[in-house]
Amino acid sequence: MENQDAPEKKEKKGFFRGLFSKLTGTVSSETNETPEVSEETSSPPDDSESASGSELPLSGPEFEVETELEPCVETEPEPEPEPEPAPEPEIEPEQQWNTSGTVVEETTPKPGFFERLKSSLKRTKESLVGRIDSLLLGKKTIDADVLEEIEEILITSDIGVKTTVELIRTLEQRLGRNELKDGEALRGALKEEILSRLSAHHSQMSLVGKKPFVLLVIGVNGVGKTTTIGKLASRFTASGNKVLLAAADTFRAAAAEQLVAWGARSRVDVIRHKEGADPSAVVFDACKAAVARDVDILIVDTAGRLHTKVNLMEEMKKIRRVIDREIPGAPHETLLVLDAATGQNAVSQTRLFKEAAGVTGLVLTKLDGTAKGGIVVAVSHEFALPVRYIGVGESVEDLRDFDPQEFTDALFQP
Ligand SMILES: Nc1nc2c(ncn2[C@@H]2O[C@H](COP(=O)(O)OP(=O)(O)OP(=O)(O)O)[C@@H](O)[C@H]2O)c(=O)[nH]1
Ligand SMILES: [Mg+2]
Repeated sequence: MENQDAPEKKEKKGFFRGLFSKLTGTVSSETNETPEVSEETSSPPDDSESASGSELPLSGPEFEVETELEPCVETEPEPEPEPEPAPEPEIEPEQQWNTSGTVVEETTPKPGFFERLKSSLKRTKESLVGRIDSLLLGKKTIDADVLEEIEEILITSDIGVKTTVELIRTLEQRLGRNELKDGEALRGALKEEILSRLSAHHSQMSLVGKKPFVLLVIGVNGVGKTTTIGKLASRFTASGNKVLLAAADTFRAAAAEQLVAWGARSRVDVIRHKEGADPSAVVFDACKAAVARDVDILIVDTAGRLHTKVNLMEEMKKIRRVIDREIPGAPHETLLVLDAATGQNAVSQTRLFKEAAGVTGLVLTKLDGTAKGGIVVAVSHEFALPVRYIGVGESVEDLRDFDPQEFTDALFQP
């Protein structure tokens, strides 16, 4: 399935109303258990073992944390210095607990973190808020004509027809109640309304009480699934979780290699089979391995393209069935990855996958460098789905937890 679906037709004006965590790079030492791969597997057990055993062992001497050895040189004993009183350990004000019960690094945003988000969303901000600001400049009063122009700006900024109609209706009511006296009041009201819609469906993924937590990642080709998985693997590992990846995209030759390369960065094991193998067999082995190795989080990468859309959806269903059979109740989260730069295509993709593949959360990637970031509001609101993460660049730290307040602030702050 291509992600080049014809963009949804823009409706005409008037119609609608009358219209982290810091990376540590360390890994806990674990025994290199061999997964109990069932004989039901359709491919040789070697497949998964080759990845876990020889290519990317999670543990073993080569991955032990290096410690500096004392030099073997005899030196004159120095007089013992007076021991300094040990400083009181600083207590971090904000600590979180992960699924393993260990403390996660502080989550207080680093200075400049918000500024980086703002600069990543620059083009969306220009398209949406920039145009609204230009429209309101010098407007003494707000009337129906101004709202009609706002409506057009919202639609052409990919906020989506349904959400735009609703927003404008609400603004009309506020205008009727004399709440929109000037441009600033209108701007404030619009920000509030967008924020309340984003917040209505917002929640973060909860890993508590599920072990292994199984995260299935789906979406059409090229949207950033594998990259997102790589970034997530880094984060989860850095916060003390044991992660395992499953390369269930067997359609494309380089897909597993790409996942293995991401896995290697955070020393995470990857279960893979040969190209063209049955993705469900990969998932089956991965579930077995996740349980046998006492993994905290299993992340499953899937193909974004098969010969037909129907094949793809059937495959997603089959993968889900296999996961659920091996780990009852799983997958615990099905993340649909959407490329924000495709604008309205993201809406049709969400519709398709939500119906067929049990999507529970969204990831909007490539928000850097696109003016179509309004799509975040459209997909979340129209499909009542939480946006879990946003991608604002290609590197590991560019995957961020989605925070509706931070997102709207970044768009509306001057
Ligand atoms: N600028 C930017 N690029 C991104 C982001 N996320 C992913 N990419 C890039 O998008 C391209 C495609 O990413 P992949 O992770 O391979 O996408 P995929 O969905 O796994 O693709 P298939 O395996 O073909 O289905 C890569 O070049 C990534 O570096 C992002 O947030 N911002
Ligand atoms: Mg991929």
